[in-house]
Amino acid sequence: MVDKKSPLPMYYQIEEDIKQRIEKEEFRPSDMIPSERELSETFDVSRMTVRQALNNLVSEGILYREKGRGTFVAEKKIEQPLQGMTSFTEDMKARGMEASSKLLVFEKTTAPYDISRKLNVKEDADVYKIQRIRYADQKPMAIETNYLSAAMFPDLDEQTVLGSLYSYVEKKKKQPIAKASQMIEATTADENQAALLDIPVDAAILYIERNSILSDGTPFEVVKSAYRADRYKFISDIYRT
Ligand code: 16G
Repeated sequence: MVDKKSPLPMYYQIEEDIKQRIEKEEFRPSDMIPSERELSETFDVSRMTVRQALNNLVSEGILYREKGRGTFVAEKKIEQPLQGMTSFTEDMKARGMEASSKLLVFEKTTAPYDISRKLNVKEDADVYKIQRIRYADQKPMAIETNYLSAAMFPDLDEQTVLGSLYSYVEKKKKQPIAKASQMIEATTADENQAALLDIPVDAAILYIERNSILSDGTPFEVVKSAYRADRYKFISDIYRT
């Protein structure tokens, strides 16, 4: 219920009420929530106020709309810990989901300047550029563009990258992966990303760059990825030392 005397805006109170009902599992993923008209009657507020609350919940990825049908509860976001360096395939397996990929680009090309520096190869050295859409249970989660030194992985092929790249590096090439430095930035989806990820143009995206290092200190991949912000949240434990 909303408290009309509260200094908190009405739309905000409605958002909190709906979030709590989702938390308590009164509303479950893919349930249709009551219509704007019903909600405005329940909360005794204008439809404009209800619409504002619903719009905010839609842009947060908590609800989604289907044209002509109504507003529904979205799946819970995937919580990705920032500690621990895992692969997409491992992450999905740990959640009981099936990882798959669609290969958009697999080519040998000359390293762009920033990539050559991060991979510690000559500026005109050959690198593989691999672009994959990564799916969890057939639903698109991210677009990943990996760059790897061609001299380091001469036998890399399309079939291999349709599976797990990390498993190829560690199991087939017997090169233990040690660490990575990673950057996460907020952006929005352009037309191409939106089409590939099945989200609206300008929807929120988490842009991530990863530079990964083998246990002997050699950098072996640079990855630029766009993750759906409505499906992912990154979490970490922090310590006050
Ligand atoms: C993760 C990594 C990506 C890595 C991939 C390997 C992030 C942001 N990205 O998606 O850098 O290349 O795993 O996955 O975590 P694979 O072994 O399944 O190919």
